[in-house]
Amino acid sequence: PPPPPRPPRGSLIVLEGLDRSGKTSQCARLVSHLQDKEGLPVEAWRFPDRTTCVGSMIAAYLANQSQLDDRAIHLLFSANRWEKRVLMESKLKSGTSLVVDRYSYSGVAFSAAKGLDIEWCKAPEVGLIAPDLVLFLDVPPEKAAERGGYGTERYEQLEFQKEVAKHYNLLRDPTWEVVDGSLPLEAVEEQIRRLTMDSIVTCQKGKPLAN
Ligand code: DGP
Ligand code: NA
Ligand code: NA
Repeated sequence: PPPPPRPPRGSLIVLEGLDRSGKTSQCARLVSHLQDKEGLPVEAWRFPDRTTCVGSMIAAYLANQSQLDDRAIHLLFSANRWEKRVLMESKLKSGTSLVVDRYSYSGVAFSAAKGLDIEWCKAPEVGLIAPDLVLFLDVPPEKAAERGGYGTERYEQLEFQKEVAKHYNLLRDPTWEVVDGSLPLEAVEEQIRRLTMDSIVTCQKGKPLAN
């Protein structure tokens, strides 16, 4: 008998934006919607993934409990994505869509905002799985800073976030959809749902996975 048909592949959906742009709550709302209302196989992922060994070094750095050379921490953030690559590929191929809170664009924007060369920052990301859709939650840095204030993590400072915003602008590519994150939460959610469903359908129809 012929082999059983492979399930349609899942979609790699990435949310990006400044700290306090609303990404994390939008990721959670999107995942519940896709699971509960659309009945789709989907998982919530995030980077940095602080649960791994590399992730614990990143967590200590972000909490200002350790000091690391700018290039060393850059490579750790990248390694944290690489250590999840095999699992990511197998999930997508088995039909599970992934909604990911931050990915390589954060990697490049946050490190380049410190003054590192942008091409140097991009190099270790080459070969990671390419997102099918990047949802950029656009919120002005001043407005993000007002939202409940920043915590005490290393990068949560207005002047630095302004630099990050400039570098995100340099990274926009055709996989990006810019969503106005200043709109009411429900309006943002609605746009995100629609764009995500379009991407999931395109992947189900056989769009190949890319690096
Ligand atoms: P989050 O857990 O999403 O709040 O991210 C923690 C902080 O780390 C946040 O300020 C964004 C920053 N960040 C996320 N990914 C990277 C990365 O790959 N490189 C650098 N330098 N910073 C990152
Ligand atoms: Na944060
Ligand atoms: Na977050």
